Amino acid sequence: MADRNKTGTSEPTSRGAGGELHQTASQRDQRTTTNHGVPISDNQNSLKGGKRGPTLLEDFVLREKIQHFDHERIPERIVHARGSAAHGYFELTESLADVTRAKVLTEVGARTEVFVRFSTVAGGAGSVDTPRDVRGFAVKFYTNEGNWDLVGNDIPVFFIQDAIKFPDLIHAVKMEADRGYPQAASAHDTFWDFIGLMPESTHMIMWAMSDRGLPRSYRMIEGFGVNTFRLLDENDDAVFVKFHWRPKLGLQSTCWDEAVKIAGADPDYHRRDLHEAIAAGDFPEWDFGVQVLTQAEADALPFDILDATKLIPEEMVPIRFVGRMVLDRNPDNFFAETEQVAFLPTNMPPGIDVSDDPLLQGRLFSYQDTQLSRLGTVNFNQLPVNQAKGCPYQNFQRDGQMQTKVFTGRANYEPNSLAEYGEIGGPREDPKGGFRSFAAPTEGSKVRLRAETFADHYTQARLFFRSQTPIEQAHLASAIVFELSKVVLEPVRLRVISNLRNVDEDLAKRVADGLNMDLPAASKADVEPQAMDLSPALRIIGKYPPSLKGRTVAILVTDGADRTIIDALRAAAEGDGAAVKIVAPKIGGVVLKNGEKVKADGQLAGSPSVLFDAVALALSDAGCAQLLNEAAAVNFVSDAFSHLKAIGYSQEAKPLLDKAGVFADPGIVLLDAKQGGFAEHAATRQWDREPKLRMLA
Ligand code: HDE
Repeated sequence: MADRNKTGTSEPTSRGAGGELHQTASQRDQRTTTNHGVPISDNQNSLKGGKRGPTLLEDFVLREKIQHFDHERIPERIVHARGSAAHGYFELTESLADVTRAKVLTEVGARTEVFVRFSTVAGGAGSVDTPRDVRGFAVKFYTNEGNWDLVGNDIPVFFIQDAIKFPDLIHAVKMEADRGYPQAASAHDTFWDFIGLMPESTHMIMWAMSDRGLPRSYRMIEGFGVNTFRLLDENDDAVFVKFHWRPKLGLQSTCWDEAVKIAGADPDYHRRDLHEAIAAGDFPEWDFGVQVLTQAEADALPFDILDATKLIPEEMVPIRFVGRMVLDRNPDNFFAETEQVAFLPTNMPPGIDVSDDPLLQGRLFSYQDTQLSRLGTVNFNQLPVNQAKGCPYQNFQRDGQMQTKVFTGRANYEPNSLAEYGEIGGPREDPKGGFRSFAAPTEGSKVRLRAETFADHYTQARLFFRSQTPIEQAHLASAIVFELSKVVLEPVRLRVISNLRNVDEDLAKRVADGLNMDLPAASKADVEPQAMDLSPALRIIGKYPPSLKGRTVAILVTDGADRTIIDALRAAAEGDGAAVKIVAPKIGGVVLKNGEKVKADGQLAGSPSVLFDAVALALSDAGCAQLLNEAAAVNFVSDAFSHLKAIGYSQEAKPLLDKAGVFADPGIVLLDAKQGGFAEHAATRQWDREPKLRMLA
């Protein structure tokens, strides 16, 4: 018989506090049974009337197995369907007791268990990891005062201001309704039609078209709560707050051409990267920060903090870093955890509260609602990954589909006096310690209006664009050109460019040139964009650490390669925190010059250079001569070059560099005894190379 846990559910396998597996008697016994525990004698053959006769309806073993299989799938998330997750912990390093009574933000040193799910937004559950898209960054904190779900994105603003436009936005970006494509791509008519007609989306478009839309790894994205929340202190006095996550590995992106090729070479690129890093003990980590401001400070800002298309530049309100999060354990089961996890922005412990942001207000309804169609029952909170773990949960909500609790006693209503007569009375409300909403004054007529403080759609779009470095601006402009080139309806392209003229004339002109179209008149802006001080914090360049930590370097080897070069490279790369992979023409490996056999981690054709952050070529003369006739080898080098990666090479590999069209620059490093500083160059992209090999807008 299966063990019973505290909630009375049968739980054949569970984890102890230290993560050790508890196995039940039946598991030790290892017998296959039906779902109702009947041991199965034959799991290979169905029950037939005669050796070659028909299968019998009586075969409940077969029927149960097939029927369960038939119902294995549940509806995928309407957005953020494709995701990858991990367990970990949050540790508070500085108390926020001056502004909140939420214990998770006041008990310094305390560790709170978390489950984090990263995701793309537009694609289905089986789509690829590297399209241009926003990334979801959803954190479930299992606090001692109930779950806190900080359901954020890797971009701090959003496309729309009011929740009522969300279904339109998502319909527009997903596969077009009649044709069912494109999958996981915003480069199509309906998306840009909606965007052109919704100038409020312009700021978000700047972010999505920047290299932020193409992250190198989930371990290297920032996270933002996006909406403005409140923190409440012991007296229920409130401040506004914006939440931030900053990756310890720095912020890093791929090149567009690289992202496209990764999609073919490894559709699970980000999922694999996260899983493998954690499995190898290389735990990703983020700093946690808050921007806190009072009502008066908020009122003094030149934009409305209830408008989710605006950010608060950190040069205006600095981020206070008060904690860190470490992801140190992979899920045991993708479906039970990553798929069934249900995030709710309404999950907040006492001391945290919402603001009147109309986008957030809509979200407060949507997530609970969507779980009902996705997970099928109001009891989805009882699934292990969703259960409050830091504290009990108890109330008088009862029954419903898939109820796993076996309640005792008669008390299923409140008030009741049963405890006075020796029976179980059940839980009671806690006026002092319980969740209280901020007593925000609410007055006014019921209206369906957009506040005039939401009307400026271009100031911050301009701020973002102008704050970028020239190469980042060129990528952004090129991305819009790429996307609009996939748009068939010409008026849709023109409308977008008309809006861009309000952001920056130069940007609009570059996009029009890139499409070979005449510059249309500027659209009429409701509010003329205002000047703001530039915000270097909005760049990616500069947030890329001078280290190979968390990166992967590939060494392409052939028979006859020199062991000393491989060893020195390995030492330099690993010494700087990188993982090293040996790539060879055949998976069985190669025989080095000294006669030693080296196994390969990847076969050349299946391990293109897009999968690595930098590459090195340790070839012999004969090996190089062979590779000159191998397209995969030439592409390996030419792709690494055009994706602005460092390439280290042994002297013998020079003909391959030449064939791949590589020209000298500081990132092309001859592997001499000192490795020519290869690791140092490998830690960054060779930005200066790009204008020499790509026509950017
Ligand atoms: Fe979501 N969003 N969203 N969203 N969202 C969902 O909930 C919704 C928005 C975000 O890994 C859904 O459980 C509305 C902003 C993440 O499981 C759904 C609006 C931000 C995830 C939903 C928004 C997000 C979701 C679909 C506009 C950044 C994935 C499945 C008012 C702060 C969570 C689900 C996971 C998922 C609704 C806008 C983040 C349908 C109505 C802004 C990270 O409920």
